[in-house]
Amino acid sequence: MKVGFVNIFGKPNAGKSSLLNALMGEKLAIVSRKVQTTRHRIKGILTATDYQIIFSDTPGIIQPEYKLHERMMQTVKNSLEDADLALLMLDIKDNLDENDQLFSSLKLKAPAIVVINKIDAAGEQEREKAMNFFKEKSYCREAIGISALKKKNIDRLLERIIHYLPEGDPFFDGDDMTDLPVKFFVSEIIREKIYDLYEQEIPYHTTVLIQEFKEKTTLTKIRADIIVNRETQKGIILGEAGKMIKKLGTEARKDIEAFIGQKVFLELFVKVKPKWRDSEVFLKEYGY
Ligand SMILES: Nc1nc2c(ncn2[C@@H]2O[C@H](COP(=O)(O)OP(=O)(O)OP(=O)(O)O)[C@@H](O)[C@H]2O)c(=O)[nH]1
Ligand SMILES: [Mg+2]
Repeated sequence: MKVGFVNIFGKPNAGKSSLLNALMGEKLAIVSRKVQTTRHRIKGILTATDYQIIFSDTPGIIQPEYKLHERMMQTVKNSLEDADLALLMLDIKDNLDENDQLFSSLKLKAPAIVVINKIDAAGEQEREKAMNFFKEKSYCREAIGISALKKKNIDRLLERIIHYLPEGDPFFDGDDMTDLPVKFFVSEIIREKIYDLYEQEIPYHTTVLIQEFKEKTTLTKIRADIIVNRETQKGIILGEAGKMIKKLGTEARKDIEAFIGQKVFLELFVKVKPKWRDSEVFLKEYGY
């Protein structure tokens, strides 16, 4: 059996989480048009008769500006170390040289496939150019153009991934799709809606903490705290007469219900924790 850890790296917004979801055929990782959406390492375990691949989606690589960022980059570092194969991913519309510099700077020990994403948004010539550019790089075993969004070339990528994996015994039960608890995904779904609904800086000042998760026979009761940095941000999250948080609650609830397959009663509270992004204590409490 072919078994291994396949970790996805790249700049924010390259489409790493979209790729994890496309490879898994299931939405595990949240996606948004804004940068810096993913903050944790998210494992997706794909098991078939002749392979088990443990994919990891990781946060987009950035220059840290506060402690939360540092934690996110530590997550990337850890993932660099245990990869059997790295997928180095970029948006085809992004600067090729910048991505090359980033990929070189990772000093990967594992073999790597360069994954050129969003080919649905580019022409044939642009694709050729990007493929040829990366093919010659020393860290690149091969380059492949895909569209994570339109699920183009995903099967071909999977085939190539399996090619590079070592033989071994499976690490996980065939039924396991991830090693993260349901509560984690629930908080992520709420965070995704915050990225969708609120403009500018708000999502970056926010985290979500599940305070209660009670499964009853006919419904699951969930109470979550939305943590922000400042009182003004609390006002924005709530919106005029609480309109915005109501909308957030409705949209999150629908997705949570689809995810856990049961009716949900969702209660949201907003709490102000000044400078939580730079506090060891808060970061630990919030799972970072
Ligand atoms: N046109 C197009 N858009 C895509 C494709 N893949 C992803 N996107 C979009 O690109 C944006 C970012 O996607 P994500 O999957 O969240 O990117 P990411 O690399 O995980 O971003 P971070 O978590 O911030 O590092 C979203 O709006 C996606 O819908 C693609 O193949 N084509
Ligand atoms: Mg992501």
